[in-house]
Amino acid sequence: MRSRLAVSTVESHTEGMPTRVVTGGVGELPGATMADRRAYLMEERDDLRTLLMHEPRGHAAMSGVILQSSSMPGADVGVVFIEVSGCLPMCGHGTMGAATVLVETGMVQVVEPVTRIGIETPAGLVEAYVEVEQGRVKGVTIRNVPAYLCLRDALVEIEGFGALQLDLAWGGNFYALLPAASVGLTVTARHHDDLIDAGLRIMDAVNQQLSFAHPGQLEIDYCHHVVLTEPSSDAGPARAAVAIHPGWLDRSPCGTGTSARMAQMFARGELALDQDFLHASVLGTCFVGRLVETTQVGEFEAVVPTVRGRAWVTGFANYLLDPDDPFPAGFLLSDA
Ligand code: PYC
Repeated sequence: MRSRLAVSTVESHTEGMPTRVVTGGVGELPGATMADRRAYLMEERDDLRTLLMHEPRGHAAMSGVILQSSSMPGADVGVVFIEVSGCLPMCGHGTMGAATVLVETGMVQVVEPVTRIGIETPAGLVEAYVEVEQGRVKGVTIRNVPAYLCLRDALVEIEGFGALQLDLAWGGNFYALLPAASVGLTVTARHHDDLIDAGLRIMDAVNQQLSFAHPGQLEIDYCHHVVLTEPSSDAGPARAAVAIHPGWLDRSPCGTGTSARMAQMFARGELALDQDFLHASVLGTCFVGRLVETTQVGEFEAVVPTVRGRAWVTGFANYLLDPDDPFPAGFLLSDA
C-alpha cells in the first residue's frame, strides 16, 4: 500500500446529517483567522475538500469540518467547514457534530453536566454548550453568530414558477425563505427531487436578480441555500426543506437555516425573544431554536439565536490517496 496522504476522521451525524470531523493528517492551514483559512482552502486546496467530501470517499450530500487551533479570545478550537457545496462560513449541524466528537473522544476537558466549548468559525465566535451525562453527549446547544432579515418581500422571476415574493435572511449563511406551497410542494421526503429542483431555480433567480452582502464580510454576497417552509400544525414543529447548492437537501433541520428563519419571523413579529421554536427537517428530525437577545449587524437589526440538537458518533476512519488513484480530487457522478 502507498499513499500521498493519511487523513484521520471521526464520523458523526446530527439529526441525520453527516459531519466528517477531520482530526489529523491536514495540520494547521495557513491564516490567522478561520475566515483566512477558509479562503486559503477555497483558493489553494479545494482538492482536499473534494477528496474528503465527494465520491468515492463521500457522497452528494456530504459535510464535514477540519479541526484547527484558534487564538481568538473565548475560543478553545477553530473549525473550517467543508461540504459538497464548498466551504461554508458557518454550519450549525456541523458545529454540533464537532462539539460531540470533541467531548466523546476526550479532545476537550469535559465538565458535567455542561461543557462549554468556544469555537472560532469563519463567520465568528460560536459557543457550544454540550450536555454530558456519564461521558455521553445528550444534546448540544449552539449560540450562533447574529442573524438578521436582509431583504423582505423581494420579488424575483423564477423559471417555471413566474414572479414570487421571498425573504432573504442571514443565519451564518444567506437563506432565501418562502413557503413550499408557493411552488406547489409540501415538505416531505417524497418530494425530494422536486424540492431540490425548485430550490435550485430559486437560488439562480436570487443570485441573478438580487444584490446583497454581509456587512462584516463583503465577499459573502451569494445565496447557496433555500428554505422551503411549512408552518406548524397544532402544537407540532414548523417544517423546512433546505435545498443546498449544487443540488441536495439537508437531512437535519439546518442550524443556520433555523437561525435565519427565526430572524425572519422576529422581524415580522411572528416570534418573540426567549420563546422555543421547533423546527423539523424533511426527515422529521428536530432542532429547538430560541432567540436570546437583540443586537446590530451593520445597518441591520439582528438577533442572537441558539439552536439545540443532538449528534451521534458513527465511526473512525483513515482516508488514503494512492498515487495511482485516477480520482485524486474525487468526483460527483452528477458532474461527470
Ligand atoms: O446546519 O447550518 C447547518 C447546515 C448548513 C448546511 C447544512 N447544514
